[in-house]
Amino acid sequence: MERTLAIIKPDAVAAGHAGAILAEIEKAGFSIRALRMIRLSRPEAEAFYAVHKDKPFFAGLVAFMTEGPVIVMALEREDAIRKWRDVMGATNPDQAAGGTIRRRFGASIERNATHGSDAPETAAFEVSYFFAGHELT
Ligand code: 3AN
Repeated sequence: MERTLAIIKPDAVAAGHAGAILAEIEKAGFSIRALRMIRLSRPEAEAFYAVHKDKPFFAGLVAFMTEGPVIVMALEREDAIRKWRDVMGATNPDQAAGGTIRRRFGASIERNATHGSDAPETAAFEVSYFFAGHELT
């Protein structure tokens, strides 16, 4: 069993797509081990995306991720990191496969509906960024 961090981003929450995205998560066989709706502060978003701090899109990404509430979740299943990235689709919704979450609900490479950890080390960092051990059921 593996864990990954998923985020339903502000665009998808505001558009009322959270329920459909949660349904996809359950259909894909994930157990939701923890879930919370939060509004990220600017320092919280900056620290979460610190790996991208030198990228040209960093300021825009932080502004977007703090514009409204997000839903953060710890998801568990076999091969969870890769599987959740498959269910989300490519970062750029235009390049995401048909039926994927980003294809269905993403508007642009920035406003792309969901986040998923990309490797075991980042998943460990990202899950612990939002959830304490006792919150993971
Ligand atoms: P992913 O979320 O698919 O792992 P990353 O880690 O490369 O993608 O990028 C993190 C986030 O930064 C993306 N989810 C997206 O919102 C934003 N992003 C990535 N590339 C760009 C870009 N070229 N322009 C604007 N935003 C971007």
